[in-house]
Amino acid sequence: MKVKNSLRLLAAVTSLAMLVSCGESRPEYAYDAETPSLYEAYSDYFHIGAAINSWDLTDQTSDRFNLLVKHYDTFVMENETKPDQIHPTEDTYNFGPTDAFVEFGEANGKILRGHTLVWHSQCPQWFFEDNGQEASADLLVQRMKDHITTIVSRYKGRIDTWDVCNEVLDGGGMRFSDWIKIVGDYDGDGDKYDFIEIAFETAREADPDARLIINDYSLESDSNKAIKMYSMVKSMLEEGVPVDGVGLQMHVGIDMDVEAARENIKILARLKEINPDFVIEVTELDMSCYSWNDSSTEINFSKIEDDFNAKYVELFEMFIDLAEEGLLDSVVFWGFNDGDTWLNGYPVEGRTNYPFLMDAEYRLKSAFWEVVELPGKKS
Ligand code: 9MR
Repeated sequence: MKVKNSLRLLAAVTSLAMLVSCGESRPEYAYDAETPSLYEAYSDYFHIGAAINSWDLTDQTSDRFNLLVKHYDTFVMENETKPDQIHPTEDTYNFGPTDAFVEFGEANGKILRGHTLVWHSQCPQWFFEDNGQEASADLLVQRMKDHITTIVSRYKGRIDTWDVCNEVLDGGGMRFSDWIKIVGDYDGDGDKYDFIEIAFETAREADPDARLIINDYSLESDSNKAIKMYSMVKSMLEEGVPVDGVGLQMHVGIDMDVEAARENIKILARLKEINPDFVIEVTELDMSCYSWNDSSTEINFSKIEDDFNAKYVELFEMFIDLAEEGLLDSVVFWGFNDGDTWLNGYPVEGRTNYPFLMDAEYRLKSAFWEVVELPGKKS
């Protein structure tokens, strides 16, 4: 009896020691060779991506570069494929950064997204003007077609997915932008979103195999907006407009309601009833550490770390469920480390935020471990 007890004790002490030593031997940095790859951990469920900038690709021997290749299988440029950067004047295209991005993607076997062809923001004013006057609908449509055809054809078969139109809705319905104002009901069929239809048709012609996405924010939190998106895309699909999926940006906060998000995503997923191949993607994920009504600039991360981790786990559990139901196949973060995020300074000037799974020095946060180990716990 005594011997048995001592053996039990020995076994318990040994496994505790193993656990402790396991804990201690966990790698510290995202680029460490022993660190498990985030995208590989999720390979049974969905792709995992990150938004990057051209300077991330300049030193291909850096830790930063290595961790990108290691943890993500999908990439998008945060700004450099937007209209104002890639097409600053009517006769000038600045393809350099996107060319380098595509070369990087091909050399490393990555899936590439293009963000974004048509947007009310970061779109140069020349699109909408003609000799100091407002451009006509015909001229604007022609310019939009040229813009889309030139860019999508250049990267045909190389950029896999395009955010064809970005943020065409606002809280109340169609966003009133120069696109709506000038192009309006171009074909006289009674709806005002003809610029969207023409954009998708043009992109499809330029690359018949690219996945064409309509991308927007707050679709997961605002059920009215999700319903508006559903209705608009439904009409377009019924008219044969080639929309392949909806992109949910998902700039979420630590106080987000994951169950409400699940319901809103299910509204959009009903578009599969019209096109069984219709997809939902998460395109710009980050999680602000601040509650929506907090206006402070600094937060003690260790104080909210448990909540942050729990929310990330809840979110990724939902993503896994959606993937298992065939409703989600891609989750892209809008950045990758806490030092480089549009949320530093937004929406409160001078604010520091900590929205990702690794800190500014690429140290793995505890949320990384919770998220990367989740698929293993599920299976
Ligand atoms: O992260 C981008 C930031 O660097 C730019 O200054 C900003 C300009 O509008 O755009 C940010 O990216 C946005 C994306 O293109 C569309 N969805 C919201 C993103 C965050 O603002």
